[in-house]
Amino acid sequence: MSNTPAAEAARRRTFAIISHPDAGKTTLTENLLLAGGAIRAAGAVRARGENRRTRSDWMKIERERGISVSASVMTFDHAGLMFNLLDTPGHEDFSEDTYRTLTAADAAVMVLDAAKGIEPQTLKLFEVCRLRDIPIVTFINKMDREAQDPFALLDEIATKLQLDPAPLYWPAGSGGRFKGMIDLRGQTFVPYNKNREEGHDRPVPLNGNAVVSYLDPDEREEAEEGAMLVQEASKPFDHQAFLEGHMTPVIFGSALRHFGVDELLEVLGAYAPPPKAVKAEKAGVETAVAPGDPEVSGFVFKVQANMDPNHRDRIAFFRLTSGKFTRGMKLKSQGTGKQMSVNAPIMFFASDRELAEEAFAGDVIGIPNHGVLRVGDSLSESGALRFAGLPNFAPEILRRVRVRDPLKAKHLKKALEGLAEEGVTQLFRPELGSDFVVGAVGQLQFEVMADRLGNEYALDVIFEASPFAEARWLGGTAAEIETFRSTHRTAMASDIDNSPVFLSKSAWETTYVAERYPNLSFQRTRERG
Ligand SMILES: Nc1nc2c(ncn2[C@@H]2O[C@H](COP(=O)(O)OP(=O)(O)OP(=O)(O)O)[C@@H](O)[C@H]2O)c(=O)[nH]1
Ligand SMILES: [Mg+2]
Repeated sequence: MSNTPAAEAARRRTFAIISHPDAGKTTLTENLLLAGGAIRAAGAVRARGENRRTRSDWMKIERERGISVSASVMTFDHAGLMFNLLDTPGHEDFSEDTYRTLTAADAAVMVLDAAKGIEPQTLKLFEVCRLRDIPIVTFINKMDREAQDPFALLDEIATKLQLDPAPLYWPAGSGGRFKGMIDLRGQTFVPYNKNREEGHDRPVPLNGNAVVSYLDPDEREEAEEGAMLVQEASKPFDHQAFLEGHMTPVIFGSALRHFGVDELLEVLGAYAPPPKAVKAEKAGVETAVAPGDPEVSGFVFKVQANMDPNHRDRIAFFRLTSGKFTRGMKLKSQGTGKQMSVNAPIMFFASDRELAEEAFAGDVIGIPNHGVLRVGDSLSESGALRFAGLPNFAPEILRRVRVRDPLKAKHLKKALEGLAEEGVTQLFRPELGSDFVVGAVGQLQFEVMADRLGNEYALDVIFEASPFAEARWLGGTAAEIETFRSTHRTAMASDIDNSPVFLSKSAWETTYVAERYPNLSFQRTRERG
C-alpha cells in the first residue's frame, strides 16, 4: 500500500507563501526550512559579508537588493510528510510569476506585517487564491516590533477579505513588550525570548506556576482576557470551512526570531490539504486527473534560465498532478506531441539540488531542457492530457535595448532569447532595423533584466525609450496576415517563436488599425498550444 501514487500524494503538502513586498516571506521560508530540519541555521535576507544568505533568494540581484524577483521551490521531508514550499516575490512587477506559481500550490500562507495589516498586494494575491479555492493560513509576522492591536488585525481579515479568521494563538504584547502567545487549543503559553541566541523555551501550561516567570500579573491578565474575548468573538476553527476557503487559521509570530514557525509548520502538516484532482482536457473532453491515477502527468508553471550560469541551462518547473514519476521516464507534450526522456530531473532540496529518482503528485521537479518547454505546457505519458492555461500578462511597457559594445550584438540576441524563454518578459524583433524591443509589465523588470544580462551574460546593456507603445499578436489566416504585413512593414515584428506582432505607436493607433482590419485579431497576449 505504501509508495502507491495515492498514498505518496496524500503525504504531500505543497504550499505557496504570499504577501505584499517585505512582509517576510523569504525570511519565513528560511525559518520553515529550519523548523523542518532541512537546514541547520537560518540565513538572512540582508546578510552582509560572511553572513549566511537565504536559500530561496539565490539570484545575485535578489541578494544584492534584498527583494525576491523570482519564485523558488524548496522541498523538505518532515514528520512523515513531504513539504513543497513555494516562496514568491511580493512586488507587483513580478506578479505574473507569483500568479503562475499559485497554480502549482494546494494551499497558501498569507504573511501579514503586524504593523501594517492587509496591504494592497496582499489583497490582490488573496483574490487569486479565492478564485482558485486555495485554502489560506495566516501568519501575522514581525510581532517583535510594535504591532497593531490584534483585534483590529483580525477584523481587517474579516472585512477586507470576507474570510473568517480563526486564531489558534493569541499574542501577549508586541515589540519590546512581546512575551509570547497563548495556544488557544492547548491552553498553554508559548514563551518568546528576545535573545536570539538562546532560543525560545518550550510551551508551559497556562494555569501552572511556570508561566509566572514569563508574564507578570498584569501582562498575564491582559493576555488571558484577550484570549477569552477573541474566542467568544470568533468562530472556532473548522477544518472543512478552511478547506473550502471560508476560514483562515491565524498564527502570530516573528519569522526573523524564529518564533511561531514550528507552530505554523505543525498547522500546515495537520490541516493543509494534500493534492486534489485537477481538471484537464483529454481529446477535447473535460476530465479530472486524480493524484492516484497511474499515468504520470503535470504542467510547467515556470521556466528559469541560467540557474547554473556556467551551463546556460533552462529549467522548467514541472508540477506533477498524477502517477509515480521515475527518472528516465518518457513524457510527451500535449502541444507539440514531442516526446522527451526526462533523464536529469532536479529536486530542489534546501541545501542542494539533487537528481529526482522519483516524484509524485504535489511534487515540483525541475526539468532541464533547451528551450523546448514553455510555461503552460502539459506533459504526460500519453501526451493526451491538457491542463488549463496559465495567466499571461500583456506587456505594458516597451523598451528598445542596445548593448554598449557593438561587437557583442550577436551575443545580445542569444541572451535576450534565453531570458524571453522564461515567458515573463517578451522579446520582439522588428522586421526593419536592428534593435530589439523588449516588453515587460513593470519598470523593475527592466532593471532585473539589465542586471541579469550583466551577471549571467557579461553584457552591458541600456534600455531606451522605444518608438512603440503597444504590442499586439496578430491572429487571422496566413494570407490576411501577409497582406497586412506588406503594408505595415515598419510596424511589424516577430516574437521568439516567430509569431507575427504588430507594434503600434499609441493606443489610438492600435484601435484605428484594428478597426480597419476587422478580419484580423489584435491580441494583447499570446496564447500557446
Ligand atoms: N523585525 C522583524 N523583521 C523581519 C521579520 N521577518 C522579516 N523581517 C525583515 O523584513 C525584511 C523583508 O523580509 P523578506 O523576508 O525579504 O520579505 P519578503 O516578503 O520575502 O519580501 P519580497 O520577496 O521582496 O516581497 C528583511 O529585512 C527581514 O529581515 C520579523 O519577524 N521581524
Ligand atoms: Mg522574498
